[in-house]
Amino acid sequence: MSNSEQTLSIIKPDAVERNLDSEIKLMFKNKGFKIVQEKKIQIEKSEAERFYKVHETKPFYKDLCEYLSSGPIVVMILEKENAVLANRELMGATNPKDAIDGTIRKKYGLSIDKNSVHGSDSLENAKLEIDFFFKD
Ligand code: IDP
Ligand code: MG
Repeated sequence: MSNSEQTLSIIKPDAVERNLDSEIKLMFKNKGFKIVQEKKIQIEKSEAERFYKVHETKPFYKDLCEYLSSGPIVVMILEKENAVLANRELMGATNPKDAIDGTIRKKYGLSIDKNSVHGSDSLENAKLEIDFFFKD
């Protein structure tokens, strides 16, 4: 039985700035993800605040929103069997120091804040995040 899902991925400013978007997209494709839609954009701080609203009470919220809006990002809809979990696995731990070999954050992440990629953490949030960037 097929359990094809879509999830939202963002290549964050630290990775776009280092021209890593092609390499990161290749890592997704090599794991069997289809990139259904993608666009390179820069968002306003107010949009980043809306996107990361779940983290509003965290001490790092302000820096996080400033960071996500600090430069171009690549947002993508990824599709695959169990895409949400598969993407979280391929991304690796939030802190690149804890990420295991073969993950994007292990390979490219610079620090807990500049960790190169975002991925939806549940199917419900994936739908909301896909709408956030791709519903017109
Ligand atoms: P995730 O990106 O692995 O889902 P979340 O806990 O949802 O991690 O946090 C969202 C983003 O906030 C992280 O990717 C990271 O960039 C940043 N972040 C999380 N925890 C910290 C922290 O303790 N200090 C600074 N930034 C953090
Ligand atoms: Mg998260």
